[in-house]
Amino acid sequence: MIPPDHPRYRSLVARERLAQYAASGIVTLEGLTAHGRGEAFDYLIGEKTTISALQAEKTAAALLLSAERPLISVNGNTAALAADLLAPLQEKSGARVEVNLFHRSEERIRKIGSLLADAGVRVEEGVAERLLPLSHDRALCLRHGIYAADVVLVPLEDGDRCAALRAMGKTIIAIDLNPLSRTARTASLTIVDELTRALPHITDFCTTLSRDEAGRLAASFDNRWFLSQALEEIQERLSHALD
Ligand code: PTJ
Repeated sequence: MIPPDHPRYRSLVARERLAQYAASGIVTLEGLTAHGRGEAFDYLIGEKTTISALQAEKTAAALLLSAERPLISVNGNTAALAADLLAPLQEKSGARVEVNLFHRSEERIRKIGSLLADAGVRVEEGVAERLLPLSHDRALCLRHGIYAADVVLVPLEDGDRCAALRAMGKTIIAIDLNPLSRTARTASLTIVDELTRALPHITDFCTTLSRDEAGRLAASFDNRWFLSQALEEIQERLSHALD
């Protein structure tokens, strides 16, 4: 039982949830360590959505709305933390959803698929083929899913696949609390924010952006600017950390 008045309530609930999903095989032990790294960077950005992250979230909505075949790629951590946030985002953005795992097993694919379906997400189905230029199992994807998508939202990604998807000419939106990660630097657009804060903002922007504004935003953004803003926020916080 985590008391709601605990100063770190939100973080403790997320950890407990991940631990439970690790026990049921949805999240991997590696996924738990990835979460810890994310939490460390969240401290550095102040555990809140920064102004530049909100702008990145608006731009992400614009990219999804302007896409011909938008897709959200879901791994174990994303499903465990945000299954209930993905259904409204899918509805408002019109994106397909595909499960794609680094530590892939058919059992995990099935379990994550049913967790998402129970939360109201329509998950792409079919026979995965080795279609991405990668030597590990993230190469396996659906021909009508990730392979055919033009814009792919990849929360909590590993850098390799991000680079491979970009090399295939796709626009990649990453959500990653670490602005220095290979993913953050390789993606077309990186949202430096915590997953469960970022997704509802993207959903909201999908409902409020006009088609014109979405087109304008999608046509002109600079990922280096978003990353440099995130690093500046961190530097600013660190320089006043003990005030
Ligand atoms: O479920 P699988 O088998 O596909 O495995 C998923 C993991 C997360 C294990 C895999 O994708 C992985 O190893 O990822 P990385 O390379 O550790 O990268 C994860 C990134 O996400 C790190 O840079 C973290 O800082 C960041 N991160 C972790 N938790 C969050 C986060 N970013 C935003 N919100 C979070 N909650």
